[in-house]
Amino acid sequence: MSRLIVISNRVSAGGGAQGGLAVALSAALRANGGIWFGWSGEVTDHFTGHINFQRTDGVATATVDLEEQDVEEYYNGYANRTLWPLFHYRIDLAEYERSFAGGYERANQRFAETVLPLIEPEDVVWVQDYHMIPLGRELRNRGIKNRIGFFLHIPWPPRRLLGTLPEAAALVETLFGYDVIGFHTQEWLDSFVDFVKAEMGATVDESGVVRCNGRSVRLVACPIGIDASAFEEMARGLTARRTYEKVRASLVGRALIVGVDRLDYSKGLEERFLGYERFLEEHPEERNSLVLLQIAPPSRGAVESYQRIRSTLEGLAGRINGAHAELDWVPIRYVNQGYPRDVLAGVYRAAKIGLVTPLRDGMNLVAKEYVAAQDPDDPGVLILSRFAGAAEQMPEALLVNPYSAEELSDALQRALRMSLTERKMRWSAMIEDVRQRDVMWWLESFRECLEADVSADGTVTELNRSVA
Ligand code: ADQ
Repeated sequence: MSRLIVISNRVSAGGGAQGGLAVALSAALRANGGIWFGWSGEVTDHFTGHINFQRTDGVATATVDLEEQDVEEYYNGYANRTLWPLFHYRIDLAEYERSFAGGYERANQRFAETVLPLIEPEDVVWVQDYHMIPLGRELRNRGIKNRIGFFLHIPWPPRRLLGTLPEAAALVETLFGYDVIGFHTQEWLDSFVDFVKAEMGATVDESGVVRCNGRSVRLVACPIGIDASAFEEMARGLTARRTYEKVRASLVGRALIVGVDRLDYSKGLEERFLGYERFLEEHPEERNSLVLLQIAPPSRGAVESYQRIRSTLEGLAGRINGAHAELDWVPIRYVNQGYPRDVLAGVYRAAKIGLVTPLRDGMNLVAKEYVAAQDPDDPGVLILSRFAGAAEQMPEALLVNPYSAEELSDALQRALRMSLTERKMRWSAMIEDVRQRDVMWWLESFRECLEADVSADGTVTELNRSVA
C-alpha cells in the first residue's frame, strides 16, 4: 500500500486519549509509513514555514507554527466563525468578513508550501475537514499529481444556505482539485450535488463522479465509526467499573440520563435542558427519580458565540435546579470538564438513557460510544436527534426532533418505561452496526476509494465493496 500523508488542522498522533479517529489514522500511518502534517497549535511573530518533525508512538508528525494574524483570520475567523456555523445551518451566527476569507486562503497556501517537499510521487494524500477545503487545489497549483482525497467531518449545508457565503462558488470550485470527496451521510452528499448542479452546471453520473468545467471528482458517503471493540473492552475495564460504581452510588437508586458534548451551539444543549424541564413539569411524579448529568467541556473560548452559550447554559441549569430541586435531589448535574475515555465509558454504562440531541451534527460519535458501553444484559436507551448524521445508521434509537421540547419530554418518558425486551432488541441492532462499520472500516473504505483506479471516462475499478 502507498504511504499516506494525512493533513489536518491539528495533529493528534498516537491516539489514546484522543479517540477513534486519531487511533485509526495513527494505525494506518504506522502500518504503511507516512506523515501526519498540520498546525502545531503554536503562534509565532512571523510565519517561517519551519517544520517541527517528531515521532509520537511510532507515528511521524510534521507541524508548523502560524502567526497571530493567521490564527485570528483562518482559525478563529473563517473556520470557527464563518464555516462552522454556516455548515451547521446557523447563518444567524455566521460572520462574513473578507479578511477571514483572505486569511483562510493565505493559511492554506502556507500549509501547501510547507507540506509540498514532504510529498513523494507514490504517496496518497488525505486532507481532513473544513479548515482545509482549498488545500488540494493549492497542492495541484504547485504541480502535485498524487491521488488526493478530502473528508468533510461536518454537514454539508443546503444550497440556499451555502449561497449566503459571498465566495461560495469559488470555494466549492477548489474542491475539484481532489480525486475523492467523502461525506458521512448520503444527505450531506446530496446537498453538495444539489449545489454544484444548480449553481455551477455540474453533471453527476451513477457511480458518483461529478464533472464540472472539464474536471471531475468522485463522491462517497462513508460514515465514520468508533474503535468499537476497544471501547467495549474499556467499558468492562477497571476504571470504567469504578466510575460506574461511584456514579451509581451517588444516584441512590435514581435513573441517570447522560449527555456528553463539547460546549457548542450545534449540540442542542439549551434545547435539551428545556426538553428536560418540560418533562419535569409534565411528569411531577417522576421528579426525584432521575438525574440529568450533562458533561460539557468548554471549547473555542476565543469566539464570542461560545462565550454566550456558556453563560446561557449556566443560567438555564441554575433556573431549572432552582425551580425543581429538593433537599436531597438536584435535577441537573452540569459539569464543565473533559474526562478520560475510560471514565466516560463507565458513565455511559451507568446511564439508563443516553441523550444525544444535536441540532445538526456531521455524525456524532457520542451516540456510538454510548451504545458500545452498554451492558448487553441490561442496555440503556439511546435518544438521538434525527438531525445527527448518526441517525441514518441508527434508526433503532428513539429519534427525536431536538427543537421540540414536547418530543424530548415524550421520548424521555418512553425510554424510562421501555421493557427490557425492547431495549435489548433496539440495542442489538445498533451495536451490530457500530461493530461492523467501525473506524477502521471507515478508514479502509475511504482509502479504497481514493486508491481505486479511475479511468478517463470516470469508470471506477478495484472497488469491491459499497460504502454508502
Ligand atoms: P465533534 O463535534 O467534536 O466532532 P463528536 O462526534 O460527538 O463531535 O465527537 C466528540 C468526541 O469527543 C467523542 O469521542 C467524545 O467522547 C469526546 N468528548 C466529548 N465530551 C467529552 C468530555 N467531556 N470528556 C472527554 N471526551 C469528550 C466532529 C463532528 C462530528 C463528527 C466527528 C468525527 O462535529 O459530527 O462525528 O467530528 O467525524
